[in-house]
Amino acid sequence: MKLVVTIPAFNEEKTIGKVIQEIPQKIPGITKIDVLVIDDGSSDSTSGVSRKFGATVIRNTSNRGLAQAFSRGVAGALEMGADIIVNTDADFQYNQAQIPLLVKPIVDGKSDIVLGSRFRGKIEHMPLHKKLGNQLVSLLMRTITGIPLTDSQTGFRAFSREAALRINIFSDYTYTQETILEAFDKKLSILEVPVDFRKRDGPSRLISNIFVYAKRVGLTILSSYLNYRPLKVFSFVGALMFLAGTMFGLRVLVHYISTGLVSPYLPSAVLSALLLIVGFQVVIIGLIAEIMKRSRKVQEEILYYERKNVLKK
Ligand SMILES: Nc1nc2c(ncn2[C@@H]2O[C@H](COP(=O)(O)OP(=O)(O)OP(=O)(O)O)[C@@H](O)[C@H]2O)c(=O)[nH]1
Ligand SMILES: [Mg+2]
Repeated sequence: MKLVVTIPAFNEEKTIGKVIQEIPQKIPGITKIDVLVIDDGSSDSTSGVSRKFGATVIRNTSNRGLAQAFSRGVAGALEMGADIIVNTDADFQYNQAQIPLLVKPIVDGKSDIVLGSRFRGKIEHMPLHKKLGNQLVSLLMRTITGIPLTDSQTGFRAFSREAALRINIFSDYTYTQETILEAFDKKLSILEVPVDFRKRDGPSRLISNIFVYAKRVGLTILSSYLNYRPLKVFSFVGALMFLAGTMFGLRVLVHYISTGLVSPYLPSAVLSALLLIVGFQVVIIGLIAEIMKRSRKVQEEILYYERKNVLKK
């Protein structure tokens, strides 16, 4: 089995060499190991250093964002004939000696995706706001998927070839939650193993402002969820409007039955009619989105077979 380790990197010349060097040369069940660095328009010598340490490099001429780089890395690894893909960060925070832990469940045929959980392993240093943010997002992902996830934001993960062929990323910022939601929707199995996490040397390339980051992560989860469960979301919103409309309507009806008049409650009557009509339309939009989801599923199935065919091993 061939393993390709993908490393999205943005201005990481100081650490990328150490990361590549730390990748084990031998892993049980693996016959060949290649490293693929996706240099996302770095202004430093990330590409040069990576090549010096023996990695294959894909270089974007401008910065296109981590999610796009991850996607490009997965496609590149498939083109290189990977049976298993391990994605890791270029900042030397994960310990590459633990790659065999991620790979094993896939080699053994026990899982399609393995996530390295920092919260099950040892964390040398993580600022409190990141710790809380990570745990909050994991709680949200646990609630949505029902999978006992403790670290849905980890950048240290392994994918089987089958999972890599099926997953599509739409976000251009972060891939971490979207891959999990995609896998969940496609009924791929996900497993967590404990991994260690070192202190970052230098500033984060991804998170300049925690509030902006939280907003972008929130929007990514919402838009992914909307994609997978459109009827659930729209019928929930529609039902709330319908309920409010019915309550206002009842108020008008009760008054009309007892006095024969509507006029004192005219604003309530108008509001009730509006809420009932819009609520109904929101449910209809949900139904249309659900129909569109079906056709998206067919398109994704075609994409899967097309990829499989083009990237035949
Ligand atoms: N390709 C690409 N990679 C990026 C970009 N931003 C960050 N990265 C890489 O993604 C990985 C994770 O980024 P970090 O800056 O370490 O973010 P983080 O680990 O969430 O945050 P820290 O806890 O501060 O390290 C690193 O390998 C970065 O080089 C980007 O715009 N494009
Ligand atoms: Mg990091």
